[in-house]
Amino acid sequence: MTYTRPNVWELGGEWAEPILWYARGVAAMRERPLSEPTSWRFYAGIHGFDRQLWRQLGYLGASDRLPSDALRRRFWAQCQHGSWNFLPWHRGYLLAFEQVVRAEIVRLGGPADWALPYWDYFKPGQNALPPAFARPDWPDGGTNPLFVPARYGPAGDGKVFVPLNNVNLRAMNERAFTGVSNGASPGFGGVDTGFSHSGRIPGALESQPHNMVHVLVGGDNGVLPGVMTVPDTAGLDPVFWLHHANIDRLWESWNRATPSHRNPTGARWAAGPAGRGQRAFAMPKPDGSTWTFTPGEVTDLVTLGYTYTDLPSAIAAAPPAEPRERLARPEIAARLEGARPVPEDTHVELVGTSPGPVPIQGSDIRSHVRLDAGMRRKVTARLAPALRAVGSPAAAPEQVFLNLENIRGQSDRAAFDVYVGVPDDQDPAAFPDRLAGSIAPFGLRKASAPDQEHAGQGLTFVLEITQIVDQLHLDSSFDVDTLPVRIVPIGPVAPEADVSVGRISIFRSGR
Ligand SMILES: [Cu+2]
Repeated sequence: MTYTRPNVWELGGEWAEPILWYARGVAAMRERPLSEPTSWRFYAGIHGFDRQLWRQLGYLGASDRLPSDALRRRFWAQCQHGSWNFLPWHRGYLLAFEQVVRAEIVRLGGPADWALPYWDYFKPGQNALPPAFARPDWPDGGTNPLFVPARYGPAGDGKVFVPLNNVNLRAMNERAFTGVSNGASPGFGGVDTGFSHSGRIPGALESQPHNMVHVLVGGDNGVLPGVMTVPDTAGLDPVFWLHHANIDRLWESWNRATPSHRNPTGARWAAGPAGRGQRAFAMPKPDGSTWTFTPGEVTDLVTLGYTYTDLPSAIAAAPPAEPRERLARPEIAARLEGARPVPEDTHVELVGTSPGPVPIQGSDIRSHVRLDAGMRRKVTARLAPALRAVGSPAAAPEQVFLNLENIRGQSDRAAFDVYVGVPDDQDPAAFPDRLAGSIAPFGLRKASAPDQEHAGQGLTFVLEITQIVDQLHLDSSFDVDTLPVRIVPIGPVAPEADVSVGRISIFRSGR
């Protein structure tokens, strides 16, 4: 049997059968005690667990018994972030969860072919929270199991939607699954890591739209973060699973766009952390047994027996307006088609850095990157007519990346727009073509804690700015000693949250 995951906005009504059955399945899981592996809260604990936040948000009471140490060691705090394990781990997590919900649905007399709906917030008219999640009541009476009060939305006022100007599908243009952690692209799927519960550098799809949707849907109320805002609570929100079904769908769509969009095939990725002697990916099954899986075992939807109602092979970011000069270059045209694998001879060089850490205080942060003169000439030289002809298949495409390194802070709600090349006395909103990207450091508080996996190094985000730099060069604004970088918080960042960027840097990659 093939299970088909449907679009939640196109089920044929607010409480159409598939969503009504989802709510019933969730309600049944919620009735089970926390200590049982197929309970609602146990499954959320597989993603992450924070005793204090769970208490504060009302998910852990005085009478609750935590699962045994053995169960927690095997299953809890497993989610993979900042890693090439992000996509395969979450795929397995979804499959296992869907099986548990389906078992409950079947037990209650529901359809045996039920599958998890997905939320495609990019589709016109579908960026609002689906209505079945938004109201406290439901057809079966009592409290709607899909409703979560601690879901505050982008403005913190309880109006929950995904603001389309803060999300994008640029990740779909990434050429390679695996990225690098030396300043150039972290890839579509992320960088090579072992078991990575709170990673450092998210891959392109993880960063955007994944992180952004978490933080904007969850938001905060000024005191506490929303359930979706923090990795250690996100799995407690029933809409988490529909968001991740969409991310999973985007992964498959990227795979189908061109034959060169391959998942890694080597054993280093396929065997996962377990292949390196680390913790295995393990999920509780409805019958009480354990399903252990590796990334290599979840690369193919057909083998896994499911699909999506809408699975276009070419979901693509609308290519941003480019200077004509770039479009004329064959390697750029190829890049837009996403057809070129990353050449092996690519190397990465530092072009410039900020003079020091950049504190995120206020509503508009002005910073700058000091450019090394020699490197700056190297970056701009590639636009010279003589080099334009070099676009032979062997030539590595030159790219320029802005890095926001080691972001740290005590807020999980932080999100920013980042602009490059906007003069300090100008309003960045007047320069939409200089928006390098929007970032949301999902899991920031934990990544900043000195006793965690990466000793509090925080999170690093990489934004490609090749096109902006080209445009600046054509406008003669790149031939300067320093390049302005503007950080505009999306929603206020409290000063006591002490959010800062450790260093802003620019790297080039090419031959
Ligand atoms: Cu997530």
